[in-house]
Amino acid sequence: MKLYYSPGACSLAAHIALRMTGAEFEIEKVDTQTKTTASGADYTRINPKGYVPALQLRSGDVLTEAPAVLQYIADRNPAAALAPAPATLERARLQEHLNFVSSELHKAFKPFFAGTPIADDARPAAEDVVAKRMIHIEALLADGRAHLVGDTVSVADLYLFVVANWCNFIGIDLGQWPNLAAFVERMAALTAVREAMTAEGLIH
Ligand SMILES: N[C@@H](CCC(=O)N[C@@H](CS)C(=O)NCC(=O)O)C(=O)O
Repeated sequence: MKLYYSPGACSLAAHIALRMTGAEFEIEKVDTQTKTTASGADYTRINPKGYVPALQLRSGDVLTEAPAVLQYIADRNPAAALAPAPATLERARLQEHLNFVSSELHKAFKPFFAGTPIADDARPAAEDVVAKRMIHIEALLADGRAHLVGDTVSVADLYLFVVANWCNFIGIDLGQWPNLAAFVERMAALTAVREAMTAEGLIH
């Protein structure tokens, strides 16, 4: 199994999940600007959509879209308990959170990763969009829960961690959402998170 990733991108969630399962996997870096992999392959032939993550299975099949990739990793490795059982309310909740992170939160960061630094006059409006989504997460975590779903880390936590942690790279103060800031800090301390971030060259 091979995960195509870009350092610190949303693919980091799948990378952490793979490490948490103990499964054998490889990673290959993708330059998402030139659409070339580290070994020189044309990435658009692997994932015609041109973005990461893409998970290439032993069969040769390629799975894309973060929520699908994350749930596949969780379901193929049930001992890691990264997702509630299918067809339960808890599983539907997990999907609810994965979809929220994907279609609402992740997308809110788009103006900050458009290739060129965001213009000063565009920044306040873009930050407002992020804040609107973060407030929802902050309210969820206000009931004292350590995880989005259940009592253990799920793939929704991993995806939320990766996206929320982008604030630390683009100068948005996570401290304005104290529950979320504490969540990010807890997740950042997990061994698999540190290992994946080190492997991607984000921390040393
Ligand atoms: N809908 C996709 C979005 C993936 C995505 O936005 N990936 C970003 C990194 S976080 C990327 O590769 N961007 C480069 C590009 O779009 O060319 C998913 O959920 O996997």
